[in-house]
Amino acid sequence: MKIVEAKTYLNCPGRNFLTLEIKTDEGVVGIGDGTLNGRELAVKSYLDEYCVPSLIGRDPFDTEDIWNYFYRGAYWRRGPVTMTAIGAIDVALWDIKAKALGVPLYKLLGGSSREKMLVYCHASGRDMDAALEAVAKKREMGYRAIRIQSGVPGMEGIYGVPGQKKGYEPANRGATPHEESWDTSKYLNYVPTLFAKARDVFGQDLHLLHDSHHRLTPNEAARLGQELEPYHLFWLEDVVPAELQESLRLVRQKTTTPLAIGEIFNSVYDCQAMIVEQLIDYLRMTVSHGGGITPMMKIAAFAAIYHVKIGMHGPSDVSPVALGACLQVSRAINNFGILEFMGYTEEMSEAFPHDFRFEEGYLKTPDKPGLGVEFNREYAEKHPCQKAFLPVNRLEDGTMFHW
Ligand code: KDG
Ligand code: MG
Repeated sequence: MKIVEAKTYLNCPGRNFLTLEIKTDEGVVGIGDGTLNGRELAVKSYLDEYCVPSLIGRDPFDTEDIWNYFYRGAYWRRGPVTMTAIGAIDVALWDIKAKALGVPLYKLLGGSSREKMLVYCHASGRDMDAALEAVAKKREMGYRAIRIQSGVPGMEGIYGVPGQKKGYEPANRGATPHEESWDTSKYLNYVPTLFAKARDVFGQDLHLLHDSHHRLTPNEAARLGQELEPYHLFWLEDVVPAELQESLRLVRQKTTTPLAIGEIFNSVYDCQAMIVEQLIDYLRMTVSHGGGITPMMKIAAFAAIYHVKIGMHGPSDVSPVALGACLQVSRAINNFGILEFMGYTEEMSEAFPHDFRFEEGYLKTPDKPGLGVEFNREYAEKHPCQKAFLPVNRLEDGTMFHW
């Protein structure tokens, strides 16, 4: 079997998604997701200009060699743009392999380690009451694990809480990024009261999660972790900006609240120290941004040695194609922890028809061969890309801060 064509499609069925379609001489077609929120055009250009020509004529079954060609073969290696582009290629090739063999993809990754994957969804509100109301709704829908984000008294907009828009979507359309503002002390004083109330209302059985979105110092993170201990979170996410892996040491020594990190990581070299030193409980790296299925299976096996579980990033800017790949990997690996899942709008589902079955808090892989997700190109092409940016963040005195 030979690759005869590879093309990228950048469309906006509700939000921007970059899709790579690879065709073979035997008529088998595979798809991969190259969406990098707010930087879609950079990945598209990396694929179109620097990868696609080298794919033509190759055997799509050679995933290991093709992955190494694009990773090891590139002098300028790693980084989110490069790794997302490689991830799109790798997922499309695994999709082709599984379709050609007529099996769901997980069967080629070690087979089934479980029949259903525990997922968590988002519940957010502009204040505590609204956030708890959102939790109640999600619990009624059957979710057993819910991430709570709430507006903080005295602070304008905050990560994870939609402003005027209806649903969750951190990226704003326009020519430049939108600005948010931040006050750590208001946040730290408020969050423990939110979780105290949530436990009062919902009891002990519901799994509760929270995302600090890279905004604390190690010492502040330790304080938050300690103060949340009585409320037994499933995890506390991205407490520190993790380019400094050692910063997790102090947090880990001071708190037993489970720590999750890594949605912006794109290779094992972003997290090898925190895995080996057992500084985290869950790795959030996701298939599309982490270079694809080929490296993700190796990282999962490496993490398993150190008792680190995999809880991949899967908000709605991770397309159904990428989430399908996360589901297949999650089904196959032993050290699966949980998967983020928010569901998709009708528009998104029309562009990417899929059959992820949600039942009582768990998600099942589709029964079809391959990823089990399709690309409705005709529909997607009716919705051209609309430039959008993730926000930037400043402290109240104007200092640039982490978003
Ligand atoms: O594109 C950025 C979002 O995907 C990110 O902010 C979502 O932190 C996030 C999460 O945990 O889902
Ligand atoms: Mg996050």
